[in-house]
Amino acid sequence: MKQNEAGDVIYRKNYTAYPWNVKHLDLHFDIGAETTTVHAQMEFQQKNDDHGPQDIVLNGSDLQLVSLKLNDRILGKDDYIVDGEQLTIRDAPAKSVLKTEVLIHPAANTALEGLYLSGEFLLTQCEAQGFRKITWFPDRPDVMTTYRVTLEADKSEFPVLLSNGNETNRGDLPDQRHWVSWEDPFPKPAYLFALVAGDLALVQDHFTTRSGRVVTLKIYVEAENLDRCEHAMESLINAMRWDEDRFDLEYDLDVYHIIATNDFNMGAMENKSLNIFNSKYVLARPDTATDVDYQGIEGVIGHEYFHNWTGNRVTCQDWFQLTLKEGLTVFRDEEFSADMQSRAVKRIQVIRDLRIRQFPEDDGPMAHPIRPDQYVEINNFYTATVYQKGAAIIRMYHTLLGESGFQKGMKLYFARHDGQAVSCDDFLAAMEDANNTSLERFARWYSQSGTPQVTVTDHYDATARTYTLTLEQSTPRTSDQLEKQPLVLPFELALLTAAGDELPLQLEGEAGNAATSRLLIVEDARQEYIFTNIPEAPVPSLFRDFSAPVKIYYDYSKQQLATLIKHDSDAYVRWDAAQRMSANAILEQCQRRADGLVMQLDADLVEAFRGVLSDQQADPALLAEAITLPDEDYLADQMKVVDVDGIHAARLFIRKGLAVGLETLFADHYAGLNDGAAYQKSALAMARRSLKNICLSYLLETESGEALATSQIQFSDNMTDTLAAIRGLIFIDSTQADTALSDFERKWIDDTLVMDKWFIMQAIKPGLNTVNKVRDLMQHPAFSIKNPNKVRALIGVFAMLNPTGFHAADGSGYKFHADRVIELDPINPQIAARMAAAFNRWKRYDEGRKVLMKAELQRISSVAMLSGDVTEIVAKALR
Ligand code: 0A1
Ligand code: ZN
Repeated sequence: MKQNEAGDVIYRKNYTAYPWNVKHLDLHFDIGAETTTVHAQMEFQQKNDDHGPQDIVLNGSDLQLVSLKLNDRILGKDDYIVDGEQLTIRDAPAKSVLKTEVLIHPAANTALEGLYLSGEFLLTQCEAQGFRKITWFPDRPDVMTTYRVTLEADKSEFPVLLSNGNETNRGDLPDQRHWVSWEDPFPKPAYLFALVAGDLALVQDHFTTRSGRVVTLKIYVEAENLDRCEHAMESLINAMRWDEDRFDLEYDLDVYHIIATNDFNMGAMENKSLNIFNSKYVLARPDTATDVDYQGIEGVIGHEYFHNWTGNRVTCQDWFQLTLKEGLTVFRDEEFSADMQSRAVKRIQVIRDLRIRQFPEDDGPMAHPIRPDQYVEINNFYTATVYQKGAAIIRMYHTLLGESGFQKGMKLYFARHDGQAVSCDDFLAAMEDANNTSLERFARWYSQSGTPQVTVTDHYDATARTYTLTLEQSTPRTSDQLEKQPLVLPFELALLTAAGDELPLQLEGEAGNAATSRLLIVEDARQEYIFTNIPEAPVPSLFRDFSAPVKIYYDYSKQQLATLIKHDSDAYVRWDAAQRMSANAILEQCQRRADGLVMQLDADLVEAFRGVLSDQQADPALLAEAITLPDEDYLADQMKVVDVDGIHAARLFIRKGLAVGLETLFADHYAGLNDGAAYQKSALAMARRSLKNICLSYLLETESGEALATSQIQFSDNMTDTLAAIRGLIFIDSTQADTALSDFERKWIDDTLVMDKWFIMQAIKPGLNTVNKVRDLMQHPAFSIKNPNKVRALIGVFAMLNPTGFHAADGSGYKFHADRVIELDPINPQIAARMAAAFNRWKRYDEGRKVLMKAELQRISSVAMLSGDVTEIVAKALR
């Protein structure tokens, strides 16, 4: 039974320290897939010695208790109380040794939390509260202790036995059995515990740290995947070197393990020295993984590695502080990727992701500050807000303090808190103290939810040669918070002449400041800047590099956008200007369509795109970003009431218009980029593929596209090109699409990761028939509702990335999806809750759709025994 089954709300303000230190934990596992026996021995010592006998409270879930001993006395039913997930031992002496024995059942564990079976091997997932499914323990991050773990199992079934830290001993036992023991010298919270047992193959390398420690790097995978580990290993080595170079942080043990599993609820997990990864973020070969997959692997390998300091050495006091480790670690992995690839392209991808995923969260029923004040189910708070907005807020510290000030803060943070479980306040204090500054106002970013809106207005005075820029910020009320305050916004600004030159920025009353790009700090609700010696009405280049995570409103003319697209030296501003121009054009046509008028192509947009495409100097990856039209979701976000079909039709119309108007340019680019050269992994080769494939997607709107795509499939030596071409054919409903899909299926039928792509391609196809296709595909032998990657690929993609399918006006998409949530809930509540969130924004649609979605939400909420996970999401959506 879940502690929060009753829907109990847990409040941040109620935090109290655990009254005991756990000096050490000894674990012994007798491993079996059906039943595993867990013996635990823990040494408790009261924090406050003169307290006298005191209760010990432990957490456990789905455990079959065999025995409980306190100081070698067997406890009877009267010596302890079990209430839901809590076990209380009454009046334990100040020094107490507790021994427990429990049975658990990994093969029956479909929630993939605790100890579970994946294929033929066993593994664990303990964050956030999975350790309680393994044994009774104070399962909270502020209880840290050292672990000694012995694993015992059948030798042929489970030849590999791994846990955290260093292997200390091993031996054979009668009946073809063996044992291995592990010791982790670093005290850690239970959520970082891990074990793996099974028959896994190994790829090994090493890394020598700056101070000379030789670290053995081991990637364990199922044998057939041995030839897909090279990129992950290279990424790991790059991450280790990068963290030394940029953050002065070294690895602290002699071994680092990565295990790849096909059955995982999330991306990966940073267990101390024993990372467990969704195989999607480890396995890659050019013919099985796309460039986006390669970049994802690099980023996630980096992310988990960087957690060793930001998360493991210094961890969270309680789960409300999750962003302390996640926001900071995402910031670090973003910087790593930026340093490895193209900084500008990475930045644009991060910004797009924040806008598409996090801004809507702020605007929906799950709105919460990066440090939430309350939750029902912590697993529902591994959100874009905690992760991506959290990282954006860390980035603002970096912008305000500069690289060296930020690093000074990091140094102090580690000096003060290494080995501790701390709070976001501690991080902020380290940044303040190291830089001798106050961040009191900045701290509001931790407690206030919602996306600030900044309205910018300006006035040019030709006689006085002054330019006045006024910023007004306000944050709309959110579902969790009515009152909002102004926030500190780093505001990076430049002013461009019509010819595209940057002007020196001198504020009124200032003595000669010649900088042409400046960081201003906005603190108040309304702030005015007067610039002097401005020779002409300038084009403002606002929030360069997206210096604050806000929505920016400024009434740009087409002319001004064209200037920015053409000349701005800031890649984000250039990209954003192109996005604005495209979004305006699409939304305008959407309106015309709604008004019953014929849609018209905007000639200025065609000319702007022509300019972009004609730039011979441009980085191909940036060019690809610039000509990618805004996503339907982003466009939907700009409308009061979402017009699903209108957006889709208008976006298609514009795409087609651009394709026809600029066909020669697209074709020239395509021909130049489609040079027949063999696959390469370099950043440049990836950039060229991305531009080539976006050009192909436009060409598919013209006569020539189908033949190009078909031949691209035929000659492709990599998954990026293959997939882009097949997706393109599916999208235009080409007769070639079915052949391409069945060839693909035949080739990859036994490859679970590649088959995910096959499901995705079909689930994402716009239109009303897709729901039936998706339903049929659930019967495909490669599909399993128990596998989260499959659920995400087919069901998740349909609900979240296929607006015209999911939002079919007859409600068929909604009904199908609600049925899936209900089906998934008893199997895997975490995944069911993620899926249920597809309904979160139901209030933004027209009456008809609102009624239909609400009814499905009510149907889900009325299911008996619904998990706490789904209950929280659905209840909030209905409120
Ligand atoms: N800490 C991991 C994310 C993670 C969270 C929960 C999990 O299981 C419920 C698994 C992984 C990270 O940030 O990578
Ligand atoms: Zn993380």
